[in-house]
Amino acid sequence: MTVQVLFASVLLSAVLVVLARSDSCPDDFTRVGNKCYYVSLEATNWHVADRTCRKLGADLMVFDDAQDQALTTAHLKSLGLTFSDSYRHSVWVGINCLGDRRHFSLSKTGDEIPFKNWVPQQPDNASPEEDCVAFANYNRAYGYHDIECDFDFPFVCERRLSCLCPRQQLLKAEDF
Ligand SMILES: [Ca+2]
Repeated sequence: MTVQVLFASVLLSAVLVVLARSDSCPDDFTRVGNKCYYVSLEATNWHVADRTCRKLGADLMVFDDAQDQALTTAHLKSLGLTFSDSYRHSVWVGINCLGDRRHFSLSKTGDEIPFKNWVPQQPDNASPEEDCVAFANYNRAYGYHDIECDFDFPFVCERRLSCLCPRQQLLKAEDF
């Protein structure tokens, strides 16, 4: 009996340790919703942003849905990003059409964009080398727009939490 109780305690401790580890974000990352974010306010081109995220074991962010976008936008505003109505106040995201001209997909996998929230009149390939995608408050809406990859913008890297965290632990939009 004692051995069984001991075994159960050890097993429970191990589970708790695993949960505690998977529930937290790495240094330099901040938890927002069910993701860990690293925000660089230093502007770079898309390729440097993408490479920087990979070096951190992360990827350029992509929104899952409208709630993810709202939570993340609130977090970015709290860090000082203004998102005034202009493409000039963009952040890079993990979407481009470099592998397939004019068909935008996730840069990491080539998969379809989960939440296609383009701002009005975008993508328009106005330049006409607008092969990368950024997020902005642009054309009177928050969403994605296509733009040349060599523009310099701040960027956001994301890592996913892998745990089944209780819903009440997740940050809500009103927390910001
Ligand atoms: Ca455009």
